Amino acid sequence: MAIDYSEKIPNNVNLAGDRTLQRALEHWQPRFLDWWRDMGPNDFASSDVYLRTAVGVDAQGWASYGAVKMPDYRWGIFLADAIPDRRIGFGDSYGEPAWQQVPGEFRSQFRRLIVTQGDTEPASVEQQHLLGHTCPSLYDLRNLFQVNVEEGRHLWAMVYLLHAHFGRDGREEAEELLARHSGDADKPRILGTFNEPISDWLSFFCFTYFTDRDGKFQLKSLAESSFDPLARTCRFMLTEEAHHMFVGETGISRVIRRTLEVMKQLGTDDVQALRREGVVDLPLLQRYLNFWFSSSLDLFGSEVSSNAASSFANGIKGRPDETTQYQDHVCTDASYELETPDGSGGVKKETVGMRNAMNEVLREAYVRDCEIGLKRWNMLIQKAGHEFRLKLPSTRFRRSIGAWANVATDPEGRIIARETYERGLSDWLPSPADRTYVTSLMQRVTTPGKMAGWVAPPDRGINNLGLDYEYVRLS
Ligand code: BYC
Ligand code: FE
Ligand code: FE
Repeated sequence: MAIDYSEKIPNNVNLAGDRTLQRALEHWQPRFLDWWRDMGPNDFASSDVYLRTAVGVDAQGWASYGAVKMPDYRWGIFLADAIPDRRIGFGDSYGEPAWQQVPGEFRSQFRRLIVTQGDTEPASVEQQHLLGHTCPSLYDLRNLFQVNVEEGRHLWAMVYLLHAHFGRDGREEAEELLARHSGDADKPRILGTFNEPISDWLSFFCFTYFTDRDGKFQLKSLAESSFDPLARTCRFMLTEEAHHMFVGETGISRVIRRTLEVMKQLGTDDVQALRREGVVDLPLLQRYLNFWFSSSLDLFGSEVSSNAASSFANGIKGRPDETTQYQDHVCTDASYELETPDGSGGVKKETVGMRNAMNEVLREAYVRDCEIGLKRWNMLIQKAGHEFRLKLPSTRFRRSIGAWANVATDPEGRIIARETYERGLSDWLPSPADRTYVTSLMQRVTTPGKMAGWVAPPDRGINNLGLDYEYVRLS
């Protein structure tokens, strides 16, 4: 179905055919806009931003590009095309027809997951709300805003499901999604990472690389859901998600390229010398990677989880690429082996039912995906003739959720004394001095085509436009 942009809320779900739902969402719309004005990139409300907007859900040509003032962005509700006769792909109801409505017995479980997913979207906009002031280029500024408006649309995607399928409870949850705020002492966002400040662009690139990638994996597993409207919503969200991770991967690549350039000019990798030149030394980048990777690992939940088992059993949340990547879609007999701390400084092997290990299965797939970027970045470093290599810390390192929560380990995953850990953290995570230094680099650059000194230009502009295109017309 084509998207109708003449409506107040652009959509391809035939909103006009359900007046009650339409009215309820039109009632929520001004609340969303108020939230955007208060918590979003509000200081740029009158700037023209070269944004893409979804105009269809076909793989080809789903987006159009043009200058838009962000408050006028057409946030809409789009489901990917239905798959005719879609069947449930996993769990106890494997092979039965997919559901168009939420079965009563799974209602609260679905609601909880949709609310958790929905909560992350506005949270990220809140986290990034001041970054525009320190943009390294207009190209980057535009990418930030593109990510922001699309996270706003992802909130719409979840709010649509809450309104359409969860009655009064759903409408109340939709209000709460605008009432919790990132980092708020009284009403924080639900998941840990979404309460961490993102106050510099190095954090933004790490967040879009590591945390948006959690989004990719969670959306992929929700795209397998038996509840067809949820599956279709998530499938379309994934189309947008690719760009967010692109921003992270290329952002970090550009930081590295710039640093390597200066290392070559100076003929040294001396940290102080590099900092005098205003670039990000590689050990500093490693500490940022350690921080955001370990925080994002917690987003997968506990290694052994009865929540995850029942989500899988009930057909609520599958594994990414469930159909193509796995043979056994029921997993009642399969088991999974994992290593957990034994409580006295050692590690023990544990065998658990596969269904209970679904969070860990997902986390493993995520870690493999994270490795791809590291390989590319290390290739750049190697080609420049340096020994230094970036690496992902162990999944045991600095965890707050799951079997390894509050177990003191080093980045290699060896269990160490608590005080060694506390002391080590200043080498393993960004120190206050690191953060002060990174903050000092964050000087805004707004001349078209110009880049801040700590980041190399990207390989190409957006949508075949030149790098010196005025991607944001500030006013
Ligand atoms: N922080 O059995 P457990 C994205 C809670 S990112 C705080 O271990 P479960 C995006 C958990 O809620 C994708 N609390 O875990 C990215 C539970 O609490 P309750 C977001 C946490 O339930 C960038 C308790 O611990 N989508 O889209 O199997 C920009 C024990 O739970 C954390 C989703 O997350 C944490 N890190 O799995 C914008 C998908 N981890 O209920 C957007 C939906 C766990 O006992 N959510 N807890 O009070 C889920 O699938 C699951 O809720 C989780 C947790 C995977 C998050
Ligand atoms: Fe999102
Ligand atoms: Fe995203």
